[in-house]
Amino acid sequence: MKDKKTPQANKIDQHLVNNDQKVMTTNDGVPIYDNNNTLKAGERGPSLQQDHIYFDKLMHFDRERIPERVVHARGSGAHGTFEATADMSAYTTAAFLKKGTVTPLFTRFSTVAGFKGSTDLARDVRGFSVKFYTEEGNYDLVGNNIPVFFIQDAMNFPDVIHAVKPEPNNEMPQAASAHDTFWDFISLMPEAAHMTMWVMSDRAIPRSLRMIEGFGVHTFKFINAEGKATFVKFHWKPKLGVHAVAWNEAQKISGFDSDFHRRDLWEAIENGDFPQWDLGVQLIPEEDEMKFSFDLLDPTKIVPEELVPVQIIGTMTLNRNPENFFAETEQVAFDPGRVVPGIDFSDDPLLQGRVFSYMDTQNYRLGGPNFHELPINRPINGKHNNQKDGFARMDVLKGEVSYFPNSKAEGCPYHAMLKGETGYQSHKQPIDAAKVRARSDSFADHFTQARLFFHSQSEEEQEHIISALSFELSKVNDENIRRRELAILNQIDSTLAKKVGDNLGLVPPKELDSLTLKFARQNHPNYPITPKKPEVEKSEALRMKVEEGKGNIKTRKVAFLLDDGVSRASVDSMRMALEAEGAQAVLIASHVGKIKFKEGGEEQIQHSYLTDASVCYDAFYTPEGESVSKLAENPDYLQFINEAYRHCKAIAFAKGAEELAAKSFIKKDKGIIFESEDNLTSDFIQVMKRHRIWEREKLRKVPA
Ligand code: HDE
Repeated sequence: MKDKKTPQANKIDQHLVNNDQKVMTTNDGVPIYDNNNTLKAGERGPSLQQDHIYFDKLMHFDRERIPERVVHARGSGAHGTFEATADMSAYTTAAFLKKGTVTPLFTRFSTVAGFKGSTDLARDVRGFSVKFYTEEGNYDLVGNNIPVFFIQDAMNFPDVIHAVKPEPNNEMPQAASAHDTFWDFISLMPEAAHMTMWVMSDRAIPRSLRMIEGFGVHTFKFINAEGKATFVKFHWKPKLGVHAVAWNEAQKISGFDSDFHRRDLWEAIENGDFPQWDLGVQLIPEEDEMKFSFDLLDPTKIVPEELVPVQIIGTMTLNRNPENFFAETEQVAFDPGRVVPGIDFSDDPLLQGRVFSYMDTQNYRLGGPNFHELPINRPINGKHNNQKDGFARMDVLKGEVSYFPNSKAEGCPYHAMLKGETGYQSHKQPIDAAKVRARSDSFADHFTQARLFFHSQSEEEQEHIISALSFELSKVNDENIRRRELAILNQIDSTLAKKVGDNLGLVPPKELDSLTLKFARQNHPNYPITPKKPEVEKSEALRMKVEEGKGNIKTRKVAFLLDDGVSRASVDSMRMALEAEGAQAVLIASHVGKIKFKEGGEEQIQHSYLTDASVCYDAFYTPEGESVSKLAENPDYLQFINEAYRHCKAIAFAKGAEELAAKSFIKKDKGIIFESEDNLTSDFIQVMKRHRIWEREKLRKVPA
C-alpha cells in the first residue's frame, strides 16, 4: 500500500529529478567543472562579469521564494486515496462517489493566522483541504476542522484576517489571536459568537492532525441525473478519534518542537500508520430548505447531527509523503470553485465569495494563469482547451487552431453538448430577485447555536473554553473591548460570562454594547430579532471527550524514562504490551547512543532528557532497575513526570520505581499506575484510551 502508485503519483513521477551518479550542470545542461570558486582576475583578484556559471546559480537562488499564502500559510500535506463505499447515485452523478471507486487525492492541513514558519501548536482553526483527482477532473473540498466560520459574507473576509494577523504597526503577535485587534473586531461582530466558542475550545489545539475532524462548512448541492438538487454538508471523521492537548502544553510544544504536527503526520506515514477519515454527508431535500430554525445558507450555523444524521459514504487514507515540500505542498492550489459534475454551490454568500478569491490568489501566488500545469495540480484525465501562452506555460499546444468553433481541427476540442455527452452543468436554480447589498434577517440569530455548542461540552471542556477566553481577553489591553466581548458572552451563557468576567475583574454587562448594536443594525435594522425555538439544545456529537472504555491507543507515543542499568525485562514487557495495541515505545535516557541493561546487553537510543520534553509524549513509564537511583537525582526526570501529571497524562511506575513518584508532585489517582497496586500494563493502556484524565486539572494543579 505504501508505495502504491496512483495515476496522480505517476504524473508527478514524470517530473522527478534523480541526481544519482549525475554530473552537476548549469540550467542549460552544461557540465560544471568547479562549483567552489567564482571566476576571478588572478587568485586574489576581483570577480569577473563573464562568470555565467555563478550568475546562473545566484539568479535562480535570488528568486527561490514565492509569496506565502495570505492565510493558511503554514501547512503540511500528504497523498492518499478515497474509496467510495455507498451508493449515492440517487443524489449525485459525481463519478468519484460511485460505490467502489478509488480516487487519488492530495490533502493539506494548515493553521490560519501564522506565517509559513510559525508554530504548529497555535490556538487556531485548522484548514483541511482535499484535492480529489477524479476521472471527471479535479474536485477540491477546501474545509476546516471547525464547522462554522467567523463571518457570514465574503465582503468581511479581509477585515477578519487583518484583525487576527499580527498588528500592522509592529507585526506582533505571531500566530496568535490573543491581541486587541482580533477581539476588537470579534466584539463588534456578534455573528462571530458561535465560531468564537469553537475556536476557544480544545478543537483549536489538536493533539495531531490525524485526530481532527474536517467540515465543508458551507451547504453545497448534490445534483442527480435528473438535474434534481439535494443540499449537502460534508464531514470528515478521523478513525483515531478527536483529541487535544492542554493549553499550557501547546505553548511549551511550540518551543520544544514547533514542527510537532508536521513531524507527527510525516512520521506516521513513513511508519506505515496511514491516517484515515470517513467522509460523511448530511443530506437535506431541496424542499426542506426553509424548514429549520436557522438558515441553511448561513455559514455560522451547523445542522445538528441529531436533526439530520451523518451518513458515511467513503474513506480517505493518507499513504504517501510528498517527494518535495515546495513542488507539492507549497504549490498545490486549492479552490472551492473546482467542482465536478454532480456537485454545485449553494447561495451561501461566504461560499459565493470564495469561488472568486482562490483562483485569484493562485494567479498571484503561483505567478500567472498556468498554475494548473504544475504536476501537483494537473488533472489525471488531462486538460484540453484553447487557453494558451502566459508566464511559465508548460504545455506545448500542437497545430494552428486555438479557437472554437473551428473547422480546421474538426471542431476540437469540442464541448460535450456537441456530441450529446455529459459535462459540467450548473443546477437550473430559478432566480427572480432585485439586486441588493443586504443581509437576510434569517441570518440574525447569533447566539442560539453558540449556546448549543457551549452547553453540549463536558464540564472539563467548558472549563477549557472559560480559561481560553480568560487568557485571550487578559492579553487585550483595551478594557472597552474586554467589556464588549463579555456582553456577547453574557448573551450566550451567564455563568460563562461571569467566570470569564471574574478572571478579568469585570462584571459582564447585561445588554450588548451600543457599538456592537450599531454595527449589527447595519445588517439587520431591527436587531436584536427574537430567535426561533431551536430543534436541538444539546448535541453529543459536538463533544470531544472520550467515554470510559472507548478509544484506542494506536500510534500514541509512550516515553520510557530510564538510564543505564535499567532492567531489560521491565522495559520489554511493557514495550510488547503497548506495541500489541499499536502504540510506540520511545526510550529516553540521560544520553543518546547505547544504554546498558542491568541484565547485560545494550540498545541504541535516539532521545535524551536534553533533547526531549514531556509535552511531546502521550504517556510515561518508568521501568525498574539500577537506573531508578540515578533518576531520583535527575531534575530533568522529575520535570518530565511533574509536567506529565499537570497535563493529565497516564503515568506508570514499575514496582522498583514507585518511590520516584514520592519525589514529585504526583498524587495517586486513576491515571497513576503503580505495579504493586494496579495491573501494570492493562490498567495503563485502559487509562491511555481515555486520552487524558482531565478531571485531575480541577482537583489539583501543580507547578511544572
Ligand atoms: Fe479560505 N482562503 N477564504 N476559507 N481557505 C485561502 O487561498 C477565502 C474560508 C481555507 O491548503 C486562500 O490558496 C475567502 C472558509 C483553507 O492551500 C484565499 C473566504 C474556509 C485554505 C482564501 C475564505 C476556508 C484557505 C489563501 C471568505 C473553510 C488553505 C491561499 C469568503 C470552509 C488551502 C489560498 C490550502 C485558503 C480566501 C473563508 C478554508 C485567500 C475570501 C469559510 C483550508 O484564497
